Parts: sequence; C-alpha cells; structure tokens
Amino acid sequence: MRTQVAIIGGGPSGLLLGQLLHKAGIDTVILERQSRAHVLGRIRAGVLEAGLVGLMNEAGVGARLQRESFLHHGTNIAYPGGVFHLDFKELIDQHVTVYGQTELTRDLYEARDRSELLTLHECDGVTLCDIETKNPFVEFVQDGKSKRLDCDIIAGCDGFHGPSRQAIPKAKRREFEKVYPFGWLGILSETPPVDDELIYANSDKGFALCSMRNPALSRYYVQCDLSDSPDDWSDDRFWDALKQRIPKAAAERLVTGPSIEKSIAPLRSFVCEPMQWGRLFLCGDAAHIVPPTGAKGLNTAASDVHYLWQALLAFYEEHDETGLNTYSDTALRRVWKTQRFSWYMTRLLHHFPDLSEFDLKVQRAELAHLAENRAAQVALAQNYVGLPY
Ligand code: FAS
Ligand code: PHB
Repeated sequence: MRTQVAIIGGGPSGLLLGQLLHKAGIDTVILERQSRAHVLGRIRAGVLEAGLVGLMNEAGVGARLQRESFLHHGTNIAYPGGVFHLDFKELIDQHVTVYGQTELTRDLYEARDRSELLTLHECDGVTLCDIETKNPFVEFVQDGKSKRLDCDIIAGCDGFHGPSRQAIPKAKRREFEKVYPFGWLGILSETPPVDDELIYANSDKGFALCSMRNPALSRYYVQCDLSDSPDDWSDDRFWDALKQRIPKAAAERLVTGPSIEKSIAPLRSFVCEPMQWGRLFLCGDAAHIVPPTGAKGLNTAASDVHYLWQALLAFYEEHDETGLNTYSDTALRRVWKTQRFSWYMTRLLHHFPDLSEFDLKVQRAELAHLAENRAAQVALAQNYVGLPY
C-alpha cells in the first residue's frame, strides 16, 4: 500500500489535515487505533477559535458547524470578589464559536467518507520506519494481518499516548512538563445551560466551569482531587459542589438533571521539542498538551495543522521544502504562547493546595485587576479568542 502522506491518528488533527490535503489533491491514508465509534464517543473540547472555524470552511466541512454552532461574544469570570464579563466584541471586536469537538470530528469523518478516502480503524502495533530517509513507511497489524504503508511523509497526529513522538530519538527530544495537583470532573447533562455564555469560577471550594453544547445540552466541570474517580461523585454531589462554586444568582437558576457522561481529565502542560524528525511531523496532542482552562488544546492542534498543510502544499506543488524544514520552529512559536496562556488561566482560577497566604492574595489581586482594567481585559480576550496563526 502506498500514499503521499501517512497520517497516524484519526482524531481532529489527523482528520482535518487529511481533508485539507485532499482539497489540494494530495493523497492520504489515516491509520487509527480505535474504532470510529470509540473515537466519536469521546467528549472533549467545546470552544473553537476563528482559525479552526476557518480551516473547517477551507476544508469544505463547515456547513453543519455554521448551522448549529453558537457565537459567543464574551465570557464571565467569577471570583470571591464578584463576577465580571469579558466583552470580546467591545474589547477587540472578535468572538469564539461553541461547537463540540465530538461533532467537529463527526463532520470530518463524514466528509472523508464522501471523499472516499482510506481510513483504517483498529490498527495495532503502528510502527514508524525509516523516518530519516525520503522513503519512510509505517508497519501495523489490522484484522490479524501485518501490513505496510509506504509514503513520502508521516504526520504524527496520534495524541499524547501515540507512538509518533516516541519515534523521535530520545536523545534528540526535549520534553517540558508541568503536572497540576488536581483534575477536572466533567459531566454532560440534557439540561438548559445556566447562562448564555460560559462562566469560569474561582471559588474557595475550587474551580468550576459552566459551558454548553446547545440550548438543551450543558457541559459542567468542577476541580477535583487527582485521587478521585467518577464513581466517587454521585450526580447530587456534583450539583452541590457546582452550586457552591458558581455565583449565587447562577446557582439559584441552575437546572440540574442526570449526567449522561461523567469523566475526569488530569491536567498537565507538556511540550515536545522538536515537533519534527526527518519526514515525521507531529501535530496536536502528539506534541503538546495544555490544561483545558484556556480552551487551547484543540485550537492549538488546528494551528499545527495549518502550518503543516501550508508546508506540504509548497512541498508538493513547488518542490519547496522550506516550510517543512521550518515547521517545528514555526509551530512552537505559537504553541508556547498558548502554553503560557493556559498556564496563566489555570493559575488564576484554581485552588492550589500549596498556595501560600501571599500567593492567594496575589491571585485575588490579579482577578480584581482584571475586573477593573481594560488593558488587562484586552490582553486576556486576545489570547482567549485566539492569537493569529
Ligand atoms: P487526539 O488525542 O484527539 O487524537 C489522537 C488519535 O490518535 C486518537 O483517535 C487515538 O485513538 C489515535 N491513536 C493513539 N495511539 C495510536 C496508535 N498507536 N495508532 C493509531 N492511532 C492512535 N481541549 C480543549 O480545547 N477543551 C477541552 O475542554 C478539552 N477537554 C479534554 C478532555 C480530555 C479527557 C482530553 C484527553 C483532552 C481534552 N482537550 C480539550 C484536548 C483535546 O481536545 C485535544 O487537544 C484534541 O483532542 C487534540 O486532537 P488530536 O491532536 O487529534 O489528538
Ligand atoms: C467545554 O465546553 O468543554 C470547555 C469550554 C471551555 C474550556 C474548557 C472546556 O476552557
């Protein structure tokens, strides 16, 4: 089997790259470890930057997103000193788009089917070979048979636990990591969202986030201990904790109901440098992870895809390898800016067990400054809606 670009991983990074390359007549094959149902069963991101929406439209996959998404022109930040609204439209005349990653992934799969592009599911033992040559290939097992995919380029879109990053020689990889002493317990409930926009809450009891997927489907999170499991949290315990952490007015109008999904995500900041090795190029969670506080995980995967897509167009259409040779440096410049913002939002909004009295005072002062200072609000808004590619 042979293709131009072998894409490892059928999550949003791999699917979006595949669709953009298809539009340019560049052939891809996606190798995915899980079944499609498993991939589409994941509940993850909910806030899209304009850059990602633009790429979906560029890939010809934006129709349902345009029809069913919601524009948010601001967000709310609550803290023990009060609540303030960040008005993105008034501050910077921009917005974000609310549309679940699950639906975005579904749209990309359906587009790939319509384009009759090859996506191989339940591939085991994916192994990257000869990545330092101009003829790399991937070996894998599917339906009990050993198979080989020859290609020009390998795009490692296989998430944090995939094999691509490990294919970069360990001695050549620099990995930067920060693990946070808490997780996010998230639920999905078929209830109306508590507000028209998101509410990020820093409370003495810990962090909470009120988000949504549509007018009848809400997404809520509370900060929890790393030792917790979803089974430790009954729905009643979750709703009580949420009500204690969000503004009183919101707690009073909150509509509760049974959770239809409940999971805990650990929080980590992680970056692998470089993001390429020979003919292997990493995109998305394969190269970097952020705590979801700034809604940057999926959106930074999108900017990686943009840079690699542009580099591959030049490579195939003009035989120009400049973009490929500089991909890692280009992508990392934006990756570190979203790492900084995600770390900043996480430090600002969470209850850290090791926070000294001084640190707590500084955290409160930062929130009070944000509540009253336009320049600080503009800076936060610019990062939240998405820095330019
Ligand atoms: P993904 O991990 O989505 O996809 C990688 C794909 O590679 C998967 O389908 C996997 O099955 C496949 N794969 C792995 N190993 C393989 C192998 N050996 N062979 C073949 N395929 C293999 N981001 C936000 O912005 N907001 C959020 O609220 C948010 N919540 C999250 C909650 C959780 C629990 C997690 C884990 C992440 C969350 N993220 C969030 C980040 C998330 O949205 C990622 O940034 C996004 O999924 C990145 O997409 P990919 O890079 O495609 O990686
Ligand atoms: C979500 O809706 O899942 C979501 C929104 C914003 C975040 C994190 C998660 O910062």
